[in-house]
Amino acid sequence: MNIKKLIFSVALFVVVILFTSWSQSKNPRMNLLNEAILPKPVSVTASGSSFELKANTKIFVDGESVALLKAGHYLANLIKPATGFDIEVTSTSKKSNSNSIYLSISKLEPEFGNEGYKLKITGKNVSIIANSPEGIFRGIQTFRQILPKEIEATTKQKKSWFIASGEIQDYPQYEYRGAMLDVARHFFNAEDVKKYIDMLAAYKFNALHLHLSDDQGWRIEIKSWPNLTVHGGSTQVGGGKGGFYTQEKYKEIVEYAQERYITIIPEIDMPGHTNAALASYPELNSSGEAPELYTGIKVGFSSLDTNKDITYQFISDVIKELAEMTPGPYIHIGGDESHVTSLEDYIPFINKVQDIVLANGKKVIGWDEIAHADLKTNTIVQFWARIENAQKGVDKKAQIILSPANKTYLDMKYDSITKLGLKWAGYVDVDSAYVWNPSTFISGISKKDILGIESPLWTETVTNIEELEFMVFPRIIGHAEIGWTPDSLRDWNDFKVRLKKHSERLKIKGINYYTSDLIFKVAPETKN
Ligand code: TNX
Repeated sequence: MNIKKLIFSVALFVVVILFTSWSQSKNPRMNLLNEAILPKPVSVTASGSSFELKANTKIFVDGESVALLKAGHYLANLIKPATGFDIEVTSTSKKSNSNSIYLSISKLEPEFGNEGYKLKITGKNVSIIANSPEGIFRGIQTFRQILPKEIEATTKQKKSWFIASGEIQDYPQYEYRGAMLDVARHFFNAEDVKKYIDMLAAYKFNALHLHLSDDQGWRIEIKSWPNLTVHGGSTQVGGGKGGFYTQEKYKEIVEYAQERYITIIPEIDMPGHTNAALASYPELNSSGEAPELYTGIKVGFSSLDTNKDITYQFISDVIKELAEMTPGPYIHIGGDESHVTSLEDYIPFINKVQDIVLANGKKVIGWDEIAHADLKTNTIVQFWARIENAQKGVDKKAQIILSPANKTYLDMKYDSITKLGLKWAGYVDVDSAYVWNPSTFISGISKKDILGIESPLWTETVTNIEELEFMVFPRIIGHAEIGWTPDSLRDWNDFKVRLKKHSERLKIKGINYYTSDLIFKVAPETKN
């Protein structure tokens, strides 16, 4: 055989082998870079093939960790309704099983922290590796977004489940990525709160702050002061029925959130925003007389008596019971809009309340006004309105949670024709909610001073879960990306395209999102 013939036959052989292996693997070629992942990961590398999730795919969990097994079952349950697959979850010490999803804890570089993960997809298997089960859980949310969108359906779909191959490396920019729900102005029951927790978990949020008391209602059972809920929880804005969480229900919410690596942060707002408490116990009032319950939406008219001993007895009892049923590290003490409390009374009040929280083993968060007081070690200032207060907080060595009303308030109208919501901080359409940068937002406050960001939903005008969804989505997804993704990777034009694609999933999930023209209006055909 001459050399030419030899080269020819070798080449032919190679071509035949390549062709047969290609035609045997029926997995389509797919590009991981085309997937719309929200929040955008730190890095994505595509490898051009795909993995097929099948009825006999298995989830393997490395070792015996209960938390990891739970994450495995969470994933199996996520996959089940739309695929109909009953995926088995088992512990193993073997690394490479084909046709499997492998979850494992292993030491990653320090920047991955508690929540970072590496997600690898090959034609044969999928692996999610992280420093902790929390990171695995965040990685599962990414995996979910690269499965076909029909995975979000609640009934069995007839289709194959291919996933683009490649590798994703990911970790958050900010430690705290929260949402707040005001259950005081309008009450939301535990089922609704759990639905909200699920929605938040999908975008890697890790905190849910519950605004549990305000002028219009007291929503958490306190056994030593039962009239708070019996009377103080009996109504809401507009005069409807109100409601409250028993301690059992509250614990159920906390546990549900914990399983999704979301910390519940309970808030008792004081000294202002306390009409419901004042109406329930006459002795808490300076006059000794209880006011009527309040069902309007004005703010700033009520205050605990900061000079009465019983006020501090009351607060100690409430914080003690709250701390006992809250595993998370924080208790939020409100402190906003205390317009009828003089600064002279306000400062010693906030100082004492911080001590009470610390004595119960928790750290304090308060709205930015608390920066007037002497901030204790670890007290966090939540900026919402006054830049000077946030700066004062940093001068006093506090870390800041950023909730600028004109960017993150989910109760602000999108535009002038939005029916729900308020507009005192301006309209907040999806672009405005997305296009800002925490580390340059307030002069003198840089990344190291910022614990993270939080998106509050005040509910003066929001009465049920459909209305909640409308005000929250899609703009909260922008906030999720601000909290998670490096600034250098964030870009409105790119975000807009991913969000539009992702909205197909919101549709399948049945989320009542706002179809902002900025994202959903079809551009008019350009003539040439
Ligand atoms: C200001 S934000 C408030 C709330 C209102 C909200 C309405 C803050 C700390 N206080 O009491 O519900 O505006 O947007």
